[in-house]
This record gives sequence, structure tokens and C-alpha cells, in this order.
Amino acid sequence: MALNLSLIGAPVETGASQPGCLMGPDALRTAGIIDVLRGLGYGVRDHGNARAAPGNGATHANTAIRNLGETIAWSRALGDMGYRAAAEGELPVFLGGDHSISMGSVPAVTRHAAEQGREQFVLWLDAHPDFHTLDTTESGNLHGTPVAYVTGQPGFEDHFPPLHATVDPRNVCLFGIRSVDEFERENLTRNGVSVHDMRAIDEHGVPSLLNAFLERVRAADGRLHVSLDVDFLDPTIAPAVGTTVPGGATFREAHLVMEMLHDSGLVTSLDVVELNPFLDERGRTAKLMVDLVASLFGKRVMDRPTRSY
Ligand code: HAR
Ligand code: MN
Ligand code: MN
Ligand code: MN
Repeated sequence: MALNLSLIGAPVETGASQPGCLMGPDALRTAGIIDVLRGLGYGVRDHGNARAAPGNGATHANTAIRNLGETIAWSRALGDMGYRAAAEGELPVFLGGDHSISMGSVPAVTRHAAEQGREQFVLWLDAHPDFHTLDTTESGNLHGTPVAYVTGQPGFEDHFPPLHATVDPRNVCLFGIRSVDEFERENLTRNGVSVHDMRAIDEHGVPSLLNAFLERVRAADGRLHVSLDVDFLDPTIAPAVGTTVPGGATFREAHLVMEMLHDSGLVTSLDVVELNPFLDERGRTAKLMVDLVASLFGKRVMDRPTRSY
């Protein structure tokens, strides 16, 4: 992993149904993310909270869509900032903000990977696949669409910034999924996206499923973006999210994912998304997210023999 981390605050809530994710980046800072990362030996550059141009009033034939112009402006702003951080050789950490911020972060790092002649992989830790297009979303909440956009599904090109490079859908691994809409189910299969739902995690456990994916990233000498949605976690341990779904990852399952990611040495960028501090209980979800980020960047209980996954 790169030694310098670039923290990019993305105070975005235009993609979500309820307000509050705007406060996510500041809650993560309040929970100590900067000191924790410095304590692990990284150089940390906090770029503060990004700002976007005002929305351009864009509309779409699907009138359910909310805040289209504002979300487009955010994807442009975050795409530019994230690309610059990656091109400077830093490891970008995007502090959300709802999951629509990945419509900026993933294109940014994928552009950089393409320029390096490297393949981009994405590990999507989430209750939801976020694989709707602008034409299929019924809720109209754009946080349900980033995986479709970044993999080049049709209909975004007239609206969102053109992609310098798309992510091959077969290089996307959805992990922890347990709330899938009918259109998403069919289209995920058709596009060859890897989906490990909670049942697969119950049956096989985290290690075999995650190892298989990490092996593919390693074999391709790929770059790996990790997108961590709060609702990946079980709501009993992480209540501060607007879209809780029962039956999520446990405390230890989530930490094991992070610990294995660290040991792999493959992670090149990260999103921490959907934290809604307005729904939190005395900061416990914010603190848990910071603790998971710490595990991803090498916090451990005991030193272990080096093992590469
Ligand atoms: N699939 C549902 C929709 O499109 C729920 C999407 C919820 N997405 C997030 N991020 N909270 O994963 O509305
Ligand atoms: Mn999500
Ligand atoms: Mn989700
Ligand atoms: Mn269109």
C-alpha cells in the first residue's frame, strides 16, 4: 500500500432518501480517523470537505429521479479531486456522503489505473448491489446506481460525466448483499458481476470467498478499490444508516474482511459511505467505521507470521 493517504471529504446526501449523510465526513474526523491513521504510520493529507458546483437543473424522463443535477456536479468534482490524488501517487480515501459519491471516486481511480495500463477491480461491501440505471430506478435515489454507471451500463452517458475508462463488470465483487431488486438480479447475472450474498457468507465464510477474489486481483496485477457501505454491517452494531437491512455482517466478519484486505497489500483506494450521524447512538457507528478503516490499514491485536492472500 502507498504510504500517503489523501482524505477527501464528500459531504453528499443528494443521492439518499433521508438527510444526514452530509455530516458523515465530519463525524468520521470526530471519531478520530486522522489520528488513527497517523498512529499506524501513514502520512495523512486531509483535503477537507470537497465542494461541488451548483446543480444545473438537469431532468430525466424517469421523473422519480431526485437531485440529478446536484449529483452530477458532485461526481464531476469528486472525479477530478480523486484523480489528482491518485495521479500524485497517494491512496485516496473518500469520506462520504451517501453512496452516490462512488460515481466520482470509482471513475477517478479507474481513469488513473487505465493510464497506468492496470486493470481496475472493485470490492463492494454493501447490503445492496446499487446496480440500477437512470431508467430502472423506482425510488429515484441515485445512491442505488453507482455500480451500473461505473461499469458502463446504458443511459448515463447523456447525463453524467463521460468515463475515461469503465470497470469490467466481471471485476466487480459484491459482498454482503441481501436486498436486491428484480431488475438488478437479472442484470447482475447477465453482466457477470460476482455476487456473494449473505447466504454465501453463511455457507462458506468470509475467507474462501474473499481469497478467491483477491487471487484474481493479484493474478491480473490489478488495482483494487474498496467501497464500504455502513449497511454492509448488521444494523444492531451499525444503526447510523438510512437503509438498514437485517442480517448483515457481524463485527468479526467485517473486521476479518478488513484484516485480510490489509494482509493482501492490494488495496489502492477506499470509500467509506452512507454514515448518517443524525441516526447514530453516541457516535458508535462512526467509531466502528473508523475501527474498520484502522483494520484495513494494518491495526492488529498481535503480530502474525506474514501471510499473503
Ligand atoms: N435498491 C434500492 C433503490 O434503488 C435501495 C438502494 C439503497 N442503496 C443504498 N446504498 N443505500 O447501498 O432504491
Ligand atoms: Mn450502497
Ligand atoms: Mn447499501
Ligand atoms: Mn437518458
